Amino acid sequence: MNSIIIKDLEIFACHGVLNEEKNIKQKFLISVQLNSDYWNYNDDIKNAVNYSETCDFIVDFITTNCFNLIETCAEQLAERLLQKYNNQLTSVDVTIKKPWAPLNKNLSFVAANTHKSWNNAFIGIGSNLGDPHANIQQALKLINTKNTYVLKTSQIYETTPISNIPQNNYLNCVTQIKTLLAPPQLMQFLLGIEQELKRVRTVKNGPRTIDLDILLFNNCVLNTELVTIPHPRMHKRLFVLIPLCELAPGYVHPVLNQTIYNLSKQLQKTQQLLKT
Ligand code: PH2
Ligand code: MG
Ligand code: MG
Repeated sequence: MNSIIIKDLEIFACHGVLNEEKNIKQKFLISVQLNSDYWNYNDDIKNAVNYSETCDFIVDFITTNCFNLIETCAEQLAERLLQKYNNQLTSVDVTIKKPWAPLNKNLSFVAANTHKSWNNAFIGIGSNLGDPHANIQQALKLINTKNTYVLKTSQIYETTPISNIPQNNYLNCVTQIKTLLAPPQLMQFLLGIEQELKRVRTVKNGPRTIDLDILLFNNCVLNTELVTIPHPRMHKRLFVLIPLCELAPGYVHPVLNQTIYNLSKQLQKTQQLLKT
């Protein structure tokens, strides 16, 4: 890992809960560590994060915003830095010190600290209504935003529906993304795209214009009402495992402790992708 460090950049601004803090500027000291896995700078500033530009960016962010909490300020600055340098940075650390916090106490500062990184996730995509090809392309376009980038997408496979309801064959693929969203936010984001593509939910496993499922998210194991990670049925479905195997054959399923390659090979003994 490579890092650029900016330490205690002094900026006068208005962040705080108290009225006086919102109206009278006070001193903030901003420290950031910008972490990168990228080693091919070639001694060229164009390939690197320019620390002078970064300082200007931080000053602008800190002086044009006004947050109640220094932790909000730290988190949002971290996100904005990752968005701005999305090609160069894998993670950032941000510390915001408030040395003059109106406390009537003798201390050197109060501070908020945060670490933020791009999350790695795999999304399963399926469609068998309308124009499935166009639906998948449209979904991929809508996923690509400043918070979520499509990195790599598998081939598109025609697959037999796994369902009790007779319906057309599916087109399925898997896409690898990097995202700043946490799993529940990512799920809401994907549900919004499903709605935009006119998904109507009637019966379970019924035909659909688009289905977007979070398959894997970093190495997370998570079970909430809104989202279960890894996807609880992913290992039982070749229409997930075969495209996923193109992108991440060596990825170890965090619950089953087996590689995607092995899961796929095992399931191929009993399941076909497309029954002919
Ligand atoms: N999705 C389902 C149920 N069955 N079958 C195929 N072939 N492809 C799918 O994407 C699919 C399915 C529920 O999400
Ligand atoms: Mg599904
Ligand atoms: Mg779904």
